[in-house]
Amino acid sequence: MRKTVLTSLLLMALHGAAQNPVIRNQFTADPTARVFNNKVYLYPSHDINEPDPAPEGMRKDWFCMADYHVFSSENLTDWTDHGIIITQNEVPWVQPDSYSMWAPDCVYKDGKYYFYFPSTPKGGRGFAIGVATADNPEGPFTCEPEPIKGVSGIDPCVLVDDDGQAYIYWSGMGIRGAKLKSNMKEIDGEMQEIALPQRPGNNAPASSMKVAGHNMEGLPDGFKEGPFAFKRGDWYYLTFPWVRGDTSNGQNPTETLAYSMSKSPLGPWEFKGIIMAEHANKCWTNHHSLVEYKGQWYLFYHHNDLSLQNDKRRSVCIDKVSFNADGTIKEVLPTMRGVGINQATEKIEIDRFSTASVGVSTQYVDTANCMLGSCVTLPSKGSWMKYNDVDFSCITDGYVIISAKANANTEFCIRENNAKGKVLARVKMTVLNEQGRFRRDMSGQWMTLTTPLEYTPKGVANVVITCEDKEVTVDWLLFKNRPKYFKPSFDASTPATPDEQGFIRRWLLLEPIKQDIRSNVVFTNTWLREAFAKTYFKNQMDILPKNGQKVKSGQQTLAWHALESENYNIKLFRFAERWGQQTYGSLFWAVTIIDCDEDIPNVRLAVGSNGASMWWLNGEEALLLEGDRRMVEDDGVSPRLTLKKGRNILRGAVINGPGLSDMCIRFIDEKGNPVKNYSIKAQ
Ligand code: FUB
Repeated sequence: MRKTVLTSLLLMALHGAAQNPVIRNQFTADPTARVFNNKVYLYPSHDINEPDPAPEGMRKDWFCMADYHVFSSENLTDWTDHGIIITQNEVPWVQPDSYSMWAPDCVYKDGKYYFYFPSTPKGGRGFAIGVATADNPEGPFTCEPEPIKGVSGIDPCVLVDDDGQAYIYWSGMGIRGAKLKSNMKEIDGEMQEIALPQRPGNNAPASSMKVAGHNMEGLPDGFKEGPFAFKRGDWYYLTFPWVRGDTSNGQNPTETLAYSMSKSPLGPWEFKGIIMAEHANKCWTNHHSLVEYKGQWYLFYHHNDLSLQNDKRRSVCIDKVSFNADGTIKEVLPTMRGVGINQATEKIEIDRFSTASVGVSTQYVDTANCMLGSCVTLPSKGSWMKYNDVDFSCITDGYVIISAKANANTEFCIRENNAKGKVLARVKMTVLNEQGRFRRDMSGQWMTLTTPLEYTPKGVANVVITCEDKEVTVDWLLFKNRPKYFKPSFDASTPATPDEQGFIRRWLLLEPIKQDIRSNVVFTNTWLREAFAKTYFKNQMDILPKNGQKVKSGQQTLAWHALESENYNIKLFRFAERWGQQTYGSLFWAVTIIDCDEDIPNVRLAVGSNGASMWWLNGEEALLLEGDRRMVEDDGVSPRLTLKKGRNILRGAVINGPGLSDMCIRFIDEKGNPVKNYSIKAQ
């Protein structure tokens, strides 16, 4: 007996989006998933590229596997690679460098983990099946010196029944099954002498060999391998990759996943049908396991998703599976979405959708660089795609960033759960502005669009994208929380004070008034004086608004918001984004109340604003900042003013065209130091 050396002692956390395939840093195939200690353990085979130079006689472009890793996960999304548990040249009975460590299994019984694996025996041909044992599911495993007697073949699977009796199934001239002794390492029962099939044209005398167990009866004709047996209720299931139809006439030999049921662990079996149809891209093999975890059944299987040129380099995928009332299995459609919860703040690759309406198509973002992944086209109004299980608990004040392209101005929605569900965001794609202004022609170009969320689902929801107008192609989307520009709430009855540097953070802000300003070059003294002299709403120079109070300005009905900024500057653009009807081309009105215990003479109002601005103290003009300004601290300073004892009303208006409106306001003394000996009421 020999302990296998852990050649990789590093645990590797593989965090991925909850999408198929689940392991993306190496090829993994033939997945056996088992639940041990409330975690899912994944025991796949490990496809690798042929070594260079290849050992003599090695078949080109064939299966090539030298070792086994084990992975574990608690959410089926984040996998830990526990490293290599067994490697071919350290197993006493395995032919060195035979690269034949095919599909394994691992089960638990009476305090021990038993790992079953096939490989080429020393000096021999074909396959034998060996056992290794461990005290933990991730090893270290100790290999038995010899393979299991009488078991000649591949793809072992062990079922430990409720009474503790274990059964082993494998693939070798059909699918065979046998009882295991309680030591889990030997077959319990007589060996049978069976005749070996004669190859056509081979005139050598017929030969035979002693094999364990018996052929499973009641399975369909046609090539079968990879048995996976499990029990659910009082039904036993024998599931297996199966080539349906006659292959002798050159028909597609691609494997389905199929199953039979029985009331007894070794059959006879009754064939029930298909769990998963042939892979659409003709990846030759499929191999699988079914496991129940936290009340949900999952199908683990493989596909050559990360190696389209070579279907012997495969990757493990997972999809949900469910049963009919009579115990039969509902057919599973492979999805790129896979399983697991996607945090809303993790990028959602749209091509990994769960389901979509007819006509929705997937194509590479750039065929010259497949690593950029794929995107999805919604061809016309009414078409949709659904991406399951996104957790919105992390979104409190959200917006969505989405990468999309279209050939014409169009609109699409992000909805909750189905194509008619509540709208999370309505995304307008203006690839060409009606007047051809501001925007160069973006037809057919990728655009990254940011849209605030109208509605945030509670907890986990399915995200559905619906085309509301013309064709649109979407690559990815991502939900984010808006940085906190304003305090979520504050106690208006307690006056605020200026901050450390004297900046006034508490204001009443009116939602922006729409302005048709194409460029800020117009912000001359005359133009601004005329603009600020206009009446935009009733009592505009006298109003002391309350939070939530509405005013009418032309066609717009606008509300006042009592806000306290998280920063020294007031991000008017973010305010507009959050509450306004437009972000660019806007006029903002701001009011605050400065309350002084005594007169404070010789102060100056110091303002920085992105966009031009005008300021009035107690109804008198204090300052005009003209031109296309950037927001710079104390950019404009008023003549000397007096803040009188009691209430002073400070009022301002910031106007901006295509800029990120912003302002910072304070009073400074003769020496330029901040004035701070007053309180701020704002309403
Ligand atoms: O991975 C090698 C072989 O391919 C497996 O043993 C078969 O089941 C098939 O998946």
